[in-house]
Amino acid sequence: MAATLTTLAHTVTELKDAVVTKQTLHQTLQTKCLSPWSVVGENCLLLALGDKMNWAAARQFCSSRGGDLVVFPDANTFAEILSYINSVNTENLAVGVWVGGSDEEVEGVWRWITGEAMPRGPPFWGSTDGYAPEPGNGRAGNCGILWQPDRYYLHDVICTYDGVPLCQKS
Ligand SMILES: [Ca+2]
Repeated sequence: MAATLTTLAHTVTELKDAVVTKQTLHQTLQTKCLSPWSVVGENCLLLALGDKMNWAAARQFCSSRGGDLVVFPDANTFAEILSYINSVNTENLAVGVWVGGSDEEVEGVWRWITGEAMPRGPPFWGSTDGYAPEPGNGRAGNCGILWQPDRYYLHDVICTYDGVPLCQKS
């Protein structure tokens, strides 16, 4: 019984520590993600909905603000990002939102700007609603974009397309 209580006390302490760590992280993020940045998950995001530009310019736009184009390693992060985009683009403007991923270096090998491999297939890339499975543009599409007309599924488009930057800093 005593041993069980001791274990329980340890668990409570660990949980408390975890909560404090999480609160501290959130406070740090709120200090970092000052307007126009928003706290999204464990990062600051900035969707510049009114600023259309090509992919390279979008990267510069983000880096001049202390970040870079967004990357998302998993479906949960992707869902958080989509929820943020929808909260900004409330009028559902038909825009393409640049992300930090391309296959410019080696055709068909999609990499994040961090060098990591990008996820493929659902739920990331579009494949429904009359669109062929994405990415589908070969050498004509080397930059990743979240395509609003296809509910922000990933599409590959020409890197000189006029998209809007989605910046991230952590
Ligand atoms: Ca390509």
